[in-house]
Amino acid sequence: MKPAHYVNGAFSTAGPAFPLRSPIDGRQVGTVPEAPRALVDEAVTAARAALDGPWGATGVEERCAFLRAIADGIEARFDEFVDAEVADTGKPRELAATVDIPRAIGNFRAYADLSYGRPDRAYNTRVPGWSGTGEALNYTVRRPLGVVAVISPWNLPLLLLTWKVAPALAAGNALVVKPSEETPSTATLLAEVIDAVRLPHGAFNLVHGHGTGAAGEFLTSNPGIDAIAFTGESATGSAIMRAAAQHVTPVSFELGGKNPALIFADADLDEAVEGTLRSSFTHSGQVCLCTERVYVERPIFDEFVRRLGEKAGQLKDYGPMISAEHRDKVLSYYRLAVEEGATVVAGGGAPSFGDERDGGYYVEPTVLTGLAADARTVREEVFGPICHVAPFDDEAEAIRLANDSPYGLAATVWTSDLSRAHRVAPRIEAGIVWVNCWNLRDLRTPFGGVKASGIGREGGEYSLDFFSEPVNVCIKI
Ligand code: NAD
Ligand code: 6OD
Repeated sequence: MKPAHYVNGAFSTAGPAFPLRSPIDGRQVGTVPEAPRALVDEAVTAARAALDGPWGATGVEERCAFLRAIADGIEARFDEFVDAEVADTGKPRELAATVDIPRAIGNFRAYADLSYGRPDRAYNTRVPGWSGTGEALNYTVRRPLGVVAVISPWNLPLLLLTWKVAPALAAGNALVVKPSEETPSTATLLAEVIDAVRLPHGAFNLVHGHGTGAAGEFLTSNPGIDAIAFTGESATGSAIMRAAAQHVTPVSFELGGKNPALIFADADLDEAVEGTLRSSFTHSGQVCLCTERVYVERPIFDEFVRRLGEKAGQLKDYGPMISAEHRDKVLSYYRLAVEEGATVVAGGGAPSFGDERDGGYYVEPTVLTGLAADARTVREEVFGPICHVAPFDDEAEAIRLANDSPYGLAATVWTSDLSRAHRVAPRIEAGIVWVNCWNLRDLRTPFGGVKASGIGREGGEYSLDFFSEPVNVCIKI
């Protein structure tokens, strides 16, 4: 399968090609077409025409049937999707086969379930005259936003793309989707599935390419876009906001994080260590929800650090960073941490395997201690397998440290005291707080971040609300 654009029901490789490399060994494994501006414009025009054509005339039940057919189509080609995700990201096969691809299927099924019958949610009120206007019946319906741009990152490529595509289609929008330039493959397979289920042409368009000065920017600055749903770095979010400001385009943003874990002395230590190992090192730390700041109550600090460091040092089957550039960025933080005075408890460099992986983009799972609260390594998102562990003395200090960040995406709290869990969790400035667990997901719940971690919430009704517009109809009686 070669990465291809999909615009108005036609596949193409228009535009110059750039190399696609395997993060596992650095070899070039293919090329990706870079969408020229004209193709992006064509995709936006096709999406608009779809809304004015058969796609715009579909009812929600028909759209839900499409979503279910797409889920079935991915399932029928499950292994191909897994292979493609592993090839692009280098992530362990087990992760792609148990998380990425099942969740993509789950995203379509969940939004089919949640959307079916949703127009019935339209509410109405009959009110006596107000300010002498006479009695009226008001009812409110939701209509699609129109043409939505979906821009997604490389870390969970299909999961995060479909997390927006599914609700946006369910709500009746037409889409122009741009996946990360690093991970074009599962998006192309998705386009093949969508083509096979005969979604009306133009309802889903896919363009590949880079962000700045390229396909991403061509898309976000196109005046024909009615909304932008973006997941990626906070700095990219700022750039997209500037483009969106031009046409006052609404945005839904899921951005970066520097997520804290609070480990209280009354926590089950085995579970807290295992949980933090998972939350810091899953997908080599390349999950926006990963823990990079760990705060441990002083009586168990030394024991916790010893155990976490030991287990991190024993990790073997971890995947690479996505690119040479990202590996170099992560390694530069490893060096910076030492310059800033860190003690390296585990890792701290690049591993040597003695096989083809030495040409790949691997870094060691790294545990640090000893940094000041204002160290750059403690404040900036690294997006790699790194965590810094610091002690705290009481609940108030733990909450203050957790909130001492420009970010506010997710947090974990480890305690066996139920009252403490309820007291602490709502005081953490984050969109998601997990207690005695991490990344336990119910797709109906609100998902998103505060501060530099995002704007708005997705998930369940929250996505369906973002991807549709309430229209109030007032009938004078
Ligand atoms: P990125 O911001 O570099 O790129 C994301 C997407 O935006 C890519 O498709 C890219 O081509 C595009 N893009 C870049 N510049 C653009 C521009 N000026 N205009 C339009 N599009 C542009 O992010 P990344 O490196 O792919 O992903 C890692 C980042 O994403 C991390 O910061 C991580 O925390 C964040 N992330 C957040 C969530 C969340 O749910 N909050 C989920 C996953 C990743
Ligand atoms: O689980 C999800 O729905 C979700 N959006 C996860 C994001 C992970 C970030 O890398």
